Amino acid sequence: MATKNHNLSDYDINSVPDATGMKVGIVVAEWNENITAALLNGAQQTLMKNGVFPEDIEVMTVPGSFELVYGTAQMVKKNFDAVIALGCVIRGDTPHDRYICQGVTYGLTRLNVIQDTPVIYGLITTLDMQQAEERAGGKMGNKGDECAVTAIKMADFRRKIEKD
Ligand code: RBF
Repeated sequence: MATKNHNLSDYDINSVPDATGMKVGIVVAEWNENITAALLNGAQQTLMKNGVFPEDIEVMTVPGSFELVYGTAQMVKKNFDAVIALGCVIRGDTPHDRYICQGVTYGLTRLNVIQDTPVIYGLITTLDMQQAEERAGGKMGNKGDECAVTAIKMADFRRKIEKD
C-alpha cells in the first residue's frame, strides 16, 4: 500500500496482474527531455518486467506537456488496453507552468471520464530540476515505473469490468 513518502519504484510484484498480451500506448513530452527519457525508460522496463511484450508498447512523442492531452486523446482511439502520458513541468518565473499543469491534469482527467481506455497520469510537477531528477530514477524512485504498474492494474480492471 502506498504511503506519503512512498518510493515511486516500489511495488508488490505479487499485486500486479499478469500483463501478458496487454497493449500499452505511451505519449511522452520532449520538454525536459533528460527527465522524460528516464520516465519513459522506467515505464518500458517495468511493463516488460511484468509480461508486456516490447512489440505491444507503442511510444509517440509530443513537443511539450500541454500537447499530452491531444496526443493521448488520439492514442486512446487505437486498440490499447491503457495509455500512459509522461511529462515534466518545472516551475518557472511566471505562472505559465501552473496553467500547463492545470490544462494537462484537467484534460487527462476528462479523457478518463469520456472514453473507455484508462489514461495514466505520468506528469511530474516540480519546483526545480533537482526534484524532477529525484522522481525520474533518483532517491524518490521513478514515476515511469509507478505509471507502468498503474497501467497494468487499470487495464486488468477494465478487462474484468468488460467481462461482466
Ligand atoms: N512543457 C513541459 O513539458 N514542461 C515545462 O516545464 C514547460 N515549460 C514551459 C515554459 C514556457 C515559458 C513555455 C512557453 C512553454 C513551456 N512548456 C513546457 C511547453 C508547453 O507544454 C507547450 O509545449 C507550449 O506551450 C506550446 O507552445
